[in-house]
Amino acid sequence: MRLFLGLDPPEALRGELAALAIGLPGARWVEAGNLHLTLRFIGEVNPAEAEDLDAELATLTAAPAPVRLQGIGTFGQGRRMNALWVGAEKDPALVHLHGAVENAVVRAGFPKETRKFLPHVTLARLKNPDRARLEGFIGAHNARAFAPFTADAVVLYRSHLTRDGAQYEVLERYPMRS
Ligand code: 3AM
Repeated sequence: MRLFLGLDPPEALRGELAALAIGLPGARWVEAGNLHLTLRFIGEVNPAEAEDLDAELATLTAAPAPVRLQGIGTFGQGRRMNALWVGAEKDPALVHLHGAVENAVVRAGFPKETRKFLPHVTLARLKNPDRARLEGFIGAHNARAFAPFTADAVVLYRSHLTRDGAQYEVLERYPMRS
């Protein structure tokens, strides 16, 4: 199965984010129920690896972290632009939480993540987006601050790749404790 670890924004905030999903040709919007902030992509694992991961995550110690979403960004350049997201402030507690999760994943036997942590919630996958509309979208929402929330659990998601895009299933929640 294909796994990743993340944070799930409260339902009301997911609703607000999902309400941004208008007027952008070339965007395939993430459904409200699938919106998340990825802490660590794991990938395909076998049952034994999943068990090792679960055992390490169960011992996770980190304080609850504030998550403040603000600022619209994209991944990929030009015609390769492939994702539209809202960024999260790099609060020290969130950075610490990310580090604790990374350590647990490495202790479970997975390779270290080499890419730097850029906390974000992906709003849409992009395919040849209309540039003017995209700039309009960014201009309209870039300065907007969403209601902050406290991440008090790390969520283990299973990703189901379907013809209609990925669907994410919550397998486990690991509550924060310091
Ligand atoms: O949080 P977002 O939606 O930006 O892009 C994938 C998604 O990120 C990312 O993991 C999240 C859940 O699928 N992802 C998918 N494959 C990946 C890979 N091979 C990956 N991240 C890193 N390496």
